[in-house]
Amino acid sequence: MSRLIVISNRVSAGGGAQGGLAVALSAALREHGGIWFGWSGNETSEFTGHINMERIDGVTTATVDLEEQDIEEYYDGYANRTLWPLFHYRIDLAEYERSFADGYRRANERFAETALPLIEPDDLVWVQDYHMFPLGRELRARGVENRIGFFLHIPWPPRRLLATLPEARALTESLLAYDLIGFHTDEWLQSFGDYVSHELGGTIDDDGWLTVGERRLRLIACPVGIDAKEFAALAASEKARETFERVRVSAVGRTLIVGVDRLDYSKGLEERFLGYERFLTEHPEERKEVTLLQIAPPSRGTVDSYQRIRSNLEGLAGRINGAHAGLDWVPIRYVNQGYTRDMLAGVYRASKVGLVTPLRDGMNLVAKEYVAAQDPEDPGVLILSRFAGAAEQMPEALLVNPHSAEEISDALGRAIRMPREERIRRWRALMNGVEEQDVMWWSKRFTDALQDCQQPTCGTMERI
Ligand code: ADQ
Repeated sequence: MSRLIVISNRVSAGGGAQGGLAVALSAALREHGGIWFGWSGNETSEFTGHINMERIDGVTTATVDLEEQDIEEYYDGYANRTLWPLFHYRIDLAEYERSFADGYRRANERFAETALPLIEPDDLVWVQDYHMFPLGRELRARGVENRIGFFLHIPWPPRRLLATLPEARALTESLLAYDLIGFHTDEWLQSFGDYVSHELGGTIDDDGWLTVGERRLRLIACPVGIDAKEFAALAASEKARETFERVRVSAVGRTLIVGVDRLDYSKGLEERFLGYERFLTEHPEERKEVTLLQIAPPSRGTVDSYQRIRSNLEGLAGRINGAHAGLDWVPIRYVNQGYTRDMLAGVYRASKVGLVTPLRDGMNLVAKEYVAAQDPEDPGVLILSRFAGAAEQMPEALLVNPHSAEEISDALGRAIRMPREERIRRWRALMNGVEEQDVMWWSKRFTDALQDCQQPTCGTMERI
């Protein structure tokens, strides 16, 4: 088996309160051996390219510090203010600045230069996500002939939205340097194919082979999963049981509805609160029988749109609680904190409804974690946005349009009243999918496909 070099913006091997992506990549690296390379998260006054190697929980990591200007232009700028909103269909929030695009190119050149000595001839190189679109091309420009794959964790936007980005064409062309590009769903893959065929004259065959001029590379839909066994075991752990009891006792017999999301405008939190408020208004008999526990740790706090969503949500939760709360009941408990994974598992298990309603999401791992943490004898109900990538694999959830307060309200009513047999039937089908297409399945499918790709023939590519 070839060694794996994973390259991503942040490196977070090890246990604790990690995101789903970190868990996925640590598992793949433990199996293959190799190195996880990326930004340390630290700032330095001048970029030196010094690599800090560590061994964390069976995974070798190599990290590099970035200069303040790189962090501002590449990370806060192009990645978080330009690409993230655009790729989540929010051109109203996307900021197009040449300095951001320049910083993005510079940081990717620096990553390529620094990672170069770590790559050995037989290694598979697996680049992750929208921070690093041009990295493959930068590695090729430095003579790397290894198989290089790229996986996109967020949606690929429709062609006409992408066209608003000044660097759209060059950015997409830079992706042709990879041998394999993975998307979570057919929908994102088709959006990419649509752009490439209309703007770059590419053709795609039935097996996903894309040809553009001299270049041939493969596109696959490969949905990421969770470590389902590990998560089910976490749900049975002492810490999860303790948390389950605490949360259950605090609900004093009420039905708990849970939302767990990074505080991000793509997650549809305002729309979710409005849907829940509608439910309270339309179902007065259920009032005081339910509580919404929304856990949303702040992220990307230096970006204005994130500060705005935080204060909007605080205002909305305050207004809804002010209008509906009684002496012994508040409708929304809104918590801005991160929790360890075993505690989260306990929270999911104590909640009879999992409310996962992003406006747009590449996949969404919370939906899968919620399912994996349930009690098989008495499982809760998953309400899932039809605009999350996860909806393609999870048709047995109650699928809703997250923009519609009425649909969220109806689904809440249905979930709360759902008979146990139906809950078990739906959960079993969901759990089978979560177990079968887990994170090991995902990484194996991607790395097998990458291994099968022919060695690249590198052409010259326009630079962004
Ligand atoms: P994210 O946008 O971060 O990931 P998601 O897939 O839901 O979204 O993963 C979030 C992770 O963070 C989950 O594992 C969750 O448990 C964890 N988390 C959330 N709130 C937490 C809290 N309060 N405490 C501790 N942990 C918390 C991006 C894409 C997704 C895609 C993933 C993986 O946006 O669409 O599913 O990458 O590809």
